[in-house]
Amino acid sequence: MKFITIAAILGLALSFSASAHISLKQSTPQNSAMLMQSPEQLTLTFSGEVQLAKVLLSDAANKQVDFNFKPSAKANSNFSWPLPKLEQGNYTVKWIALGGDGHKMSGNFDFMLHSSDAHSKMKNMSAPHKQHNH
Ligand SMILES: [Cu+2]
Repeated sequence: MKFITIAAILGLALSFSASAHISLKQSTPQNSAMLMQSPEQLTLTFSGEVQLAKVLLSDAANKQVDFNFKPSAKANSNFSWPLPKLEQGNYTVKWIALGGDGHKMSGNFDFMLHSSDAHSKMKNMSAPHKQHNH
């Protein structure tokens, strides 16, 4: 009796935390990444299965890059799309996803693309560069 109660409480706690704490675990490019060449793929990895409702890739002028995103019909934890060749600049990825319980979550991250040439000419490292230790 005691065992069953503890197991039930544990089970409840586990399932609750699993649905409540799904988050973006990893992405390519990574958040704050600084790239020397256009990334070939956009990859999102979540800590649990989600259905992606929206993923927007936009440049610094807020212009969207079309990469053939389609909302996911099936829940998954790993998503990936080939990207067109990107120009130098700053990019933001915004995503909206639904967890298994219909819980809506969203987030965003940034990355920067610049040429090795521009990089070597950079005298004053801007704040985003400092974060990358170079
Ligand atoms: Cu740099």
